[in-house]
Amino acid sequence: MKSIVKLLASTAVAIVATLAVANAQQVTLRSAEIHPDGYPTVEAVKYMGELIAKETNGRIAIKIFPSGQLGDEKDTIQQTQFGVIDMNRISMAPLNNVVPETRIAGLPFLFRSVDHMHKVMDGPIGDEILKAFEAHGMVGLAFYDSGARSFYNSKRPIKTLADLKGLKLRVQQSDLFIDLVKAMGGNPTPMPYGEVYSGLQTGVVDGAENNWPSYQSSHHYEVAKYMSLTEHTITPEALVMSKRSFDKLSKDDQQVVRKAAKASVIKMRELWQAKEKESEEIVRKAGVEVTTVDKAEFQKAVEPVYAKHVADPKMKDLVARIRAVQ
Ligand code: BDP
Repeated sequence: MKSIVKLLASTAVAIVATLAVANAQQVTLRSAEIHPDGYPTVEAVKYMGELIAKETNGRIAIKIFPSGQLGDEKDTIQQTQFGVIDMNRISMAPLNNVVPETRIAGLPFLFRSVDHMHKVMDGPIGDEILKAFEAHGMVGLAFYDSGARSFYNSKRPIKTLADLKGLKLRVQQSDLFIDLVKAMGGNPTPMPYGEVYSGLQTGVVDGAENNWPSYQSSHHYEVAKYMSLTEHTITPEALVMSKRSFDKLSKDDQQVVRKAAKASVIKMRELWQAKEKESEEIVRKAGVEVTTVDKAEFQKAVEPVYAKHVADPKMKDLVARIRAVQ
């Protein structure tokens, strides 16, 4: 009897010890996200998590906190740098003041098309920009699609540059975007994404700018029904990891994470294309008035943005190489 008790006791000790080891190796990466569950970026990161779980037999998992649960994008960037947040899917705009190279993503009319943007960001220039994150406490993993951004507002249809004049327009927390709206004659108001709906509703701002899926999923179209297809920037999204969290992983696990991030880009592009169409249909059906513009006039107006933000040799060279990509 005594020996059975002893045996059971030692087995229990062994099980507890095994669990402790398993627990010690178990990593859950907390990932920040401003969009709600179901949005393409959220689904793509979920997919990345599935790939990682499979590769590591469930040892590494991703837990996404959607709908801005961990704070607005500007705050989550800081927390990612400190390692409080392990992963972040963010727009490139709020990164502009932190990682200067990300400004290329916001430079107006730089990318000629989504196809051009893909060619640049999928190639060596994209890798160079991902690498630039490391000097700022982050590891750039991949870029996600985000279509083109256009202006919408609650006051009037924008058909010409003159129509935009004087409008109070929400911009992301980026000096580049502030300068962009100023150059077009609008009054830029930097504001976190989560505050834009009430800002539009109460008249704190007259309008904002974004792509179809964000315009729709944020319900901004309900309070700003004039959409003008300025398509002034094609700004991809960034998927990053905190360098502190990344450095804690083994070299093999780091590779697993990098590979899964790249694989999720393909998934994201499929989801994005479908969502863009769906969102455009929803808002058009809801009675949004969509206008087009002569882009040349807008392009001319933003020349001062280039004069200011593409001033140093590094940025000049980057922009020239991007333009040369066919
Ligand atoms: C959306 C981006 C999101 C930004 C948002 C914004 O996907 O990351 O937070 O724009 O305008 O297109 O703030």
